Amino acid sequence: MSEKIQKVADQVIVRNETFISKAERLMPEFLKETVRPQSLIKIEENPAKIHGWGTEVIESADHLSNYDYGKGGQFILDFGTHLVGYLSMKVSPVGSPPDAPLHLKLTFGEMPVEMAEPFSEYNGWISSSWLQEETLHVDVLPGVIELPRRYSFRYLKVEVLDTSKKYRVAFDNVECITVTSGDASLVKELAHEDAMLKEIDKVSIKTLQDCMQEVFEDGPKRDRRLWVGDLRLQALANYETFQANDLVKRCLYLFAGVPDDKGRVAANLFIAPSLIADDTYLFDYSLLFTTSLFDYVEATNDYETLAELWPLAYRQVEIALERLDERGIVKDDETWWSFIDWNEKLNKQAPSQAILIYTLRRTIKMAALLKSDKQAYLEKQLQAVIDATKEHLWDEDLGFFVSGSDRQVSWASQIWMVHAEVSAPEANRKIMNHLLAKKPEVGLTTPYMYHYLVEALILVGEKEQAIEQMKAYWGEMIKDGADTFWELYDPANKSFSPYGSYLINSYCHAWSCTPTYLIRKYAL
Ligand code: RAM
Repeated sequence: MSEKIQKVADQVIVRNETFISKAERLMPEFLKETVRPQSLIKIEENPAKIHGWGTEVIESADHLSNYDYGKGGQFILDFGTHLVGYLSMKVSPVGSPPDAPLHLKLTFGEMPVEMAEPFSEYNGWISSSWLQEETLHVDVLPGVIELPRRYSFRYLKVEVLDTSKKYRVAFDNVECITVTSGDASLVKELAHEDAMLKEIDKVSIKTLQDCMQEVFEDGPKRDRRLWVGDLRLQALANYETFQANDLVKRCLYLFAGVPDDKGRVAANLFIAPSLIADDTYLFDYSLLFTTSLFDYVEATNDYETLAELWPLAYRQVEIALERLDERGIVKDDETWWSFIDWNEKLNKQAPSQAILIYTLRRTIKMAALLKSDKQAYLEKQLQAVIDATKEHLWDEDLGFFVSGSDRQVSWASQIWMVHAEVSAPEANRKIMNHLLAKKPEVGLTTPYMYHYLVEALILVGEKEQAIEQMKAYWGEMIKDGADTFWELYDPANKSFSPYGSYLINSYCHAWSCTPTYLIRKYAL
């Protein structure tokens, strides 16, 4: 699995302090709310439920203070919906004066499975430190426990590891102060007669809101950072809902603040303790920086930002063009050079080629707005890349685009080629219908790619099929208990995780928030 990790030993970052301070000045305000748990629950094995675990309400969480707990005691609270914030609670001794510290274990879960299966069983390839659990000692009782870390959760399990033979403990005032920079009061309610689409819209907005922090985070549980591919989709959803356009601007400037010495935009950024570009560079994500700038300018007409970020946006395209072989096709690679989707079997060549074309089209429009002398050159490149794609990647007999030396037919290749408008509109429609009929084996694994599937269907005029796909995917997630949409979801294999365990998956994930964009933008 190590090919899914990049380590660049000689990474040289060229910091642009002007851009970084511009981004800093766009730091959003935070909204806070105090939320208390609703119920005391138990988790039960239930094969009909996702991951095999269901919840059952025992009683109102208001009754918690009626109970006291000694060594081995535990309870689980359900806050009723997904939250991102800071937890506190009051703990009081019951019985003799506490003659030993209290030893507690707290486990936070976005899903019931996190309350049921021990994290010690996790042995995936990304760090177990993302699993949200703490053990702590409380020396002074009664006292208030205030956890310094921000958590992403709906459920909280409290286990008393030990008190002493002389005292027990009771809990009270459990609360979470939620934090977000997304002001839901600014979002217009969707008037729609389809109840399921309304619900999908609502959950999308909640997903986006919970990911709106100092930046558009990808997931508040994991990875809690700014990824280009996620940002692009969050920004699109944001234009139709929160319109926190300065937050998009801030994120664009953050990326522009730390390119490397070749001019590459990093695939993701850390923002604390100070801005750091991860040493990960992905072909598609770098191009999506350029596309995100285009989307931003379309949404805001902010030509000043366009002019400032244009050189870097253009540079991403230039670097991508350097990867073309003598035929005009992007060079394939065995390593993690382009993301596209979490599918082990997926060959990235054709979808990457399509993303280059998709980005070229938008870069040309930006060049035109800026009256840049690069426009003619870009137009020539676009034509050459399209010609090469038709000649080398289109298979007339199969009626599909192929990818890599094995000429793989994947869903992702067709979808991205349709977005790239390599073929004429009628031909694109045929490709999408052919795709849905033939269902090639190398399918989609993330809401990220499902977004591009649904949008491709809309773009070719297959609105009904788009709605059907959306309902079968995001609607199904809601039926499986989603309060916020998940990072990974395969309706045919609900245990799917590219990381080695569903325990580490994120269940509130930026790139799955786009149905609100699709529903509102295209009036589905
Ligand atoms: C995972 C996350 C993130 C995504 C990257 C490529 O780590 O889900 O959101 O952008 O993959």
